[in-house]
Order: sequence, then structure tokens, then C-alpha cells
Amino acid sequence: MKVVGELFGSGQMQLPFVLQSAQTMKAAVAYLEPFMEKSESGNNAKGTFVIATVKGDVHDIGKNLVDIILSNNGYKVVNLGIKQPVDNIISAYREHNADCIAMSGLLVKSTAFMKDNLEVFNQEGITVPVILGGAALTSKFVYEDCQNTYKGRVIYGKDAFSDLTFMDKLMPAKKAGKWEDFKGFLDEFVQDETITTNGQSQQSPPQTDQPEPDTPKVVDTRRSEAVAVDIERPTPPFWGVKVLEPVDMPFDELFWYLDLQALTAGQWQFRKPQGQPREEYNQFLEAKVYPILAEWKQRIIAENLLQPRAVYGYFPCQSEGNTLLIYDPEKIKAGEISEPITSFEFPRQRSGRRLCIADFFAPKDSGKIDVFPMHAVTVGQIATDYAQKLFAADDYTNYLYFHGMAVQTAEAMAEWLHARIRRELGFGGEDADNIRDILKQRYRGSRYSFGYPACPNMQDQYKQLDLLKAEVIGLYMDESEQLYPEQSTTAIITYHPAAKYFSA
Ligand code: B12
Repeated sequence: MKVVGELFGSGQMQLPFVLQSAQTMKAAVAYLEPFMEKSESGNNAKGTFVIATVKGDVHDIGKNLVDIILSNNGYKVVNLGIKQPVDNIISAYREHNADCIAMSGLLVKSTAFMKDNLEVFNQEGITVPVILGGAALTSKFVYEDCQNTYKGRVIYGKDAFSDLTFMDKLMPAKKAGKWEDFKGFLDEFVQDETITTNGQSQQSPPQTDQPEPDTPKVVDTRRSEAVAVDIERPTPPFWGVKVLEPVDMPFDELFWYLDLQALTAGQWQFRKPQGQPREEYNQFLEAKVYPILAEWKQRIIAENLLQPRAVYGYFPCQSEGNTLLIYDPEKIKAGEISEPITSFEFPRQRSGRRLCIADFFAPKDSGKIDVFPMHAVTVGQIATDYAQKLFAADDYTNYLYFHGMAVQTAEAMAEWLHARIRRELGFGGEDADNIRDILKQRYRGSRYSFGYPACPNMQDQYKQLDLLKAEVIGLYMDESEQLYPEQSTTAIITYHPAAKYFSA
């Protein structure tokens, strides 16, 4: 495993093969254990590591990969699971006398919980190093905000091997008296002075006690000139919502929309090693990776491992400044205009084209009623249940493969349904004829999801799910803004030709 780790670190071995080795190692150890002396099989771990996904967050693949790598490299890993309140983390730390605490989380909200937890660690007198990992974290946030909060040391867990690199350095340093909880590695202390002693980074902006000048915030609500108002507004095939069951969404159609790059390089982490010619990498994909994909597509269908369900709909709307007013679809059907039943407010870019999602729809003063399509898709609770089963059975490589298939099929469903909506609105003819270009948004309009830069307000998703009546397909958002089932995603859609991804 040490050699495997080194090969992975230097980019010569890819994650699925690392997991295969770990799996083999685990099986071998399980076989040998009955023949080993107690002391050998028991407490001779290199160190103890407590890991948890923080409160409100259900994502466990990142954390579980860390667990697999560390436990198969000789560490004792106490894996607490998902949605862990700080008290549980602290009790486990105390009970196991851990050398390090690790916290994982996928969502921006989780990063705030991580910071809160660090404050509690301070109050509780905990000083051991804390590793923070997960998609929404940045090293800047960890080494500035989090380090300024925590009195001990924090480490940014960029990938599942950062923890191993750190632990392999920490444990010998502790033994040699070259680690201090407040200072970190003593032999690096001098160079590292900028972010040590009091935990204050000198690279962070200087702290002042001056209060911010109290300037009222003026919200810019003027329409963007880059977005044409006088375009034809389509008529939807129906107003209100429609439910789609597995039979409406054949897998061969859904799989056509799979983003192969995101699946193979992103989820499965079959990345092109540095220096390898593209040609050679493509051959590797053809020979090794695509057969795995073909096998999983077949298994998912044959064993019914994903249960796609979706809900989508068309809502009457008009824009007013940065706000999109939503009208009652039932009233529109009856030819009546009512007061808005709800509204969404979107941020506007501060400079450049000053884009705002509201601008893509007919303004109220045009007198026209426009159409606001939305959807919500899921591959079902079975995706989480089956992934957990594979992890529990130490079937690590298949765990990674299946989890990747499940999340990317959820994404593919979102693409598929967006394409259906374009067709139903009469814009299907503008679609690119191949998936690569479709994924580059070579079609009319755009699909946005709450939580992404153009519409970051996750709270709006409660209203969206209400309008869609998403509970009909068992899809909901809990109080910590997590969608259930886990592998689900929602979208708001605009057909306006000027609509593409942007950051507001
Ligand atoms: C695939 C994906 C999805 C999939 C699957 C998500 C899932 N269940 O795993 C689907 C399509 C379902 C999805 C849905 C949504 N997503 Co999404 N998604 C992603 C994406 C592209 C990749 C996540 C992933 O699976 N990575 C692979 C795993 C293996 O990586 P990982 O968990 O990060 O773990 C690795 C490292 O982070 C690290 N690590 C993790 N933990 C730890 C801990 C330690 C100690 C260490 C050392 C290392 C470590 O090691 C791991 C291995 O390398 C990210 C963006 C990104 N590039 O990361 C957005 C992202 C997470 N999603 C985002 C959003 C907004 C959403 C939605 C809210 C969108 C919507 N409105 O529908 C929903 C929410 C779903 C829910 N259940 O609540 C945002 C979250 C930001 C936010 N605002 O909170 C992100 C960050 C995208 C963005 N805006 O940039 N998403």
C-alpha cells in the first residue's frame, strides 16, 4: 500500500487501482488475522484518525475514500458517518484518543459548520490537528478563515491522499518531539511563521477595528442591454406540472446524455497522467475504461439499481427588475390573470454585461405572459442504499464505479429533461447533434440550478419544489438544505438565446 500510495501521488496509478489494492489488502489481512498474535492484529495502528461528514450533510464518498486509504495504510480510522453533530465528533475524539480529527462536507453550508465546530473544539480545549476536505472548500478558506478560528493547526484535504501524506509526517514527528499542536511541524516552523504562533495569517487582509462605513446598499435592478426584450415568447404544451416515471425515461436515452469526461476523469478519477500523449490516454479509455462503463450500464438496467423519477412543469411568469413573478398556472389555464403566487429574486452581475436571470423573461410592463420551465430529477434512494452496501462489503472499486454512475446518471437525466423541454417549446431544432457540444450548451437557452453562481440562494429551492409538487416523486429538501434522495438535482430553465452560464 505504501508503494501504491507513492505511485498514486506521482500520478502513475489511478484511484480505481488504488482501491483495488486496498480491497486485496483488506481481504488478505482478514485471512491472516486469525493467525496473528493479538498485539499484532490489534492495537499496533500507526495512529488514530476520527472522520465525519459534518452536521446537515449527507455526502459520504469523499470521507469514505479517505477512510479506505488510511485504514489500508495501517491507521485506525473511526468513521462516524454522515450528518454528525459536533458533540459526536468530540466524544469519539476523546474515547479513541485520536491523533487527528477530519471533517468532510460537500456543500457551502457545510464549510460554515466546519468553522463553528472549530470554535467548539477551542472551547473544549481540543488542540489536535484538524483536516478539512470536500468540494466546496478552498485552501484559502481553510488556511485563512479556519486557521484564524482554530487554535490548533488546520490542514486542507485536497484529495483522499492528503490525509495520508499528513499522517505519515505527523506520527513520526510526534514521536521525535518535532510536532507541537499550536506550532505545527517544528522543523518547518521558521519558514512557516506567517501562519503560525497565534494562528493569524499575515497573508490575510490586516484586521482593523474600524467599523465598515454604513453605506446603504443600492441594488442595481436596471435590465441588461445585452439581453434582447423583443423576442418571440413560446407557448408551452401545458401549464402546471407533469410527473415522469421510469417507463417514460428509457435508460438508453438517459445514458446518451452521460458526461463521459465528468464520469471517467471526475468521479472515477481515471486521469490522464502528466506527459502521457492524448492518443495513448484515449486508447487506455477505449481498452480499459469504456468496458467498465458498458458493464455498469448493463448491470444498472438488469438489476434495477437506479430508479429514475422526475417532475417538470411550465409556469406563467413576468420579470420586474431582478425579480421573476410567478403566476398561478391553473388561473392562466382558465384565461385569468391573478396576483403572483410567488417570486424569485436573482442577483445581477456588477459589471460587464450585468446579466441577471430575470432579464431573460418578458418584463411585466410588456404586458406579455412568459413561460418559466423548471424540473427536478432523482435516481432514487436506491442509489444511496446500494452504494452503502458495496462500501460495507469492502467492495471499494465497485463502490466508486457505482457511485459515479449514479451521480452522473442524475446529471444525465437533467440534460435529457432539458432537451425534452427545448423540444416541447419548439427549439429542439437548434440542438447540436452530438453530446460533446450539448454539454457545451450548444443549444438554445440554459439550465441553472440553485446553489450555483447565477442563482446561489438555496432557500429558493423550497419554493421551487413546492411549485413542482416534488413530494409526489419523493423528492424534498430538509432544514439543512439537502436534497433527498441524495442523487437528485433541480433546474430552472430559460429559452432566451442570450442565456448561458455566468457568475453573478
Ligand atoms: C457530481 C455533483 C453532484 C451530483 C452528485 C452529488 C453527490 N451526491 O455526490 C448531483 C447531480 C446529484 C449534484 C446535486 C447537487 N449539487 Co452538486 N456537485 C457535483 C460536483 C460536480 C462533484 C461532486 C463529487 O461527486 N465529487 C467526487 C467526490 C469523490 O469528491 P468529494 O466528495 O469532493 O471528495 C474528494 C475531495 O473533496 C476530498 N475530500 C472530501 N472530504 C474529505 C475529507 C478529508 C479529511 C480529506 C483529507 C479529503 C476529503 O477527497 C475526495 C477524493 O478526492 C460538485 C462540484 C465539484 N467539482 O466538486 C458539485 C457541487 C457539490 N454541487 C453543488 C450544488 C449546488 C448541488 C445542488 C444543490 C444543485 C441543485 N440545486 O440541484 C444539488 C444538491 C444535491 C443534494 N443531494 O443536496 C455545489 C455545492 C455548493 C453549494 N452551494 O453548496 C457544488 C460544489 C458545485 C458548485 N457550485 O461549484 N451534484
